[in-house]
Amino acid sequence: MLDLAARAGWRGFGLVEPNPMVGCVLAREGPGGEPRVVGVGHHRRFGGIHAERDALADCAKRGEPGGARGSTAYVTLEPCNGHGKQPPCVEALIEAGVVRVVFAERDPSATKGGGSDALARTGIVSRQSLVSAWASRLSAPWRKHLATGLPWVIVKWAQTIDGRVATGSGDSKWISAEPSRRMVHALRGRVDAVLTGVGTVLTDDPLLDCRVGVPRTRAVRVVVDSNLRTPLESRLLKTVSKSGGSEPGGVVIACTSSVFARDADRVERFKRAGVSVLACERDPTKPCAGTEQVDLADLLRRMASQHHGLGRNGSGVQTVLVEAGPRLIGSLLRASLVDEIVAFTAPFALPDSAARPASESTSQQSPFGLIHDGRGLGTFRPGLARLVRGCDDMLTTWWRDPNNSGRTSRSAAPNQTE
Ligand code: AOF
Ligand code: ZN
Repeated sequence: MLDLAARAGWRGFGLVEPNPMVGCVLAREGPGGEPRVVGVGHHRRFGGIHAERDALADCAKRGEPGGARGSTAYVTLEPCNGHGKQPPCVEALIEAGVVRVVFAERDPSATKGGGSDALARTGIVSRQSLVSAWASRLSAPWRKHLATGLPWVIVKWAQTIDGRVATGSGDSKWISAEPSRRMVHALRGRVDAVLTGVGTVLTDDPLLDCRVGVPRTRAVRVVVDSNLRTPLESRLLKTVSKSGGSEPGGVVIACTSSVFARDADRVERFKRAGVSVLACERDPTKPCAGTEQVDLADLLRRMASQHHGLGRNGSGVQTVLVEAGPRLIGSLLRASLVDEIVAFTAPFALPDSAARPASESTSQQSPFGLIHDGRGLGTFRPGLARLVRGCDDMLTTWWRDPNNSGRTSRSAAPNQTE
């Protein structure tokens, strides 16, 4: 039931932010004791009615005898218990005669939290269940942003069966098929920001916007460009409106604060082109003389803060899609900054020793060293695996296992069938 609620809630992706995606299923026992769904709902748009009231409205529309009375509500987030743009869902559930509530994640917010206790005080049985990974995933970006001030980072790549993402010369356009690319465009039209590195800008000259289908939102496009090498004549910069980088669809270039100070002319030229330049801390783990790099955690933190006016209504970036080369992806992975991996696997191999893997290191450090000292690689739990409809590409998604960053042994893998 929570999986089903999650599936409903997922429809809000790109429409409800900066609020969480939420789904709700109302079910009741049928004559043979089997659960029977009597209403399904989700949060459809920012400021609109919540998933619980949407499900109750669905139940009424179905003409269920007795309405939702006596039913169980399965909600991906603890029902809210305070007034915001919407009245508390706890009240709606009580009024409708729901007798039991099962929710996936707690609402940690001061204004809306505490719904479970409020329900219990009126005799409604309410309990948390974490059986559905999808139900938890649904509100994960919102909860992470609230708790840490960092965005949810989704890294996407397209690889061959043998794990290559580009030929030795950097050619990568041919790996995934058209239907997979359509899915990537859909994703671009739902996240708050798309992030890439200057290397990708120099080799591919990408636009990073959603050009297939109708975008639900226009993500800000961010380039990690520590030394300000992005060409003014790149397609990215030619598609910027002059109103500034924090506008929907705008471009932000991230450099180190010392390059920002040193290269004032170039910064000024970017600004005149409508680009915002974000001065970030320098990565302390990288050598500084001439080759300093942006500290990625600091960049993400700046993107997520309200301070820079990025994200939905300037509320800070909550979701980032990374479409970048092996270096940037490797750095994000090593810094434990990746929450989710979306990998498309194409039905062929590329047995070429110069071909590049999805993630690589700029330093000489052996990955086994990283695994053994438990720093940063983290482990991922499988989200979904399926064929992409209309082609032979396989889509797999992986979520960071929050309890197991840097785990060394496969045998410690959590039970997937729980
Ligand atoms: C949602 N949709 O389905 C649920 C939410 O300003 P409001 O009244 O819309 O309240 C937003 C808060 O309500 C949100 O941050 C979260 O704490 C809680 N639950 N929010 O947008 C929903 N159930
Ligand atoms: Zn609510």
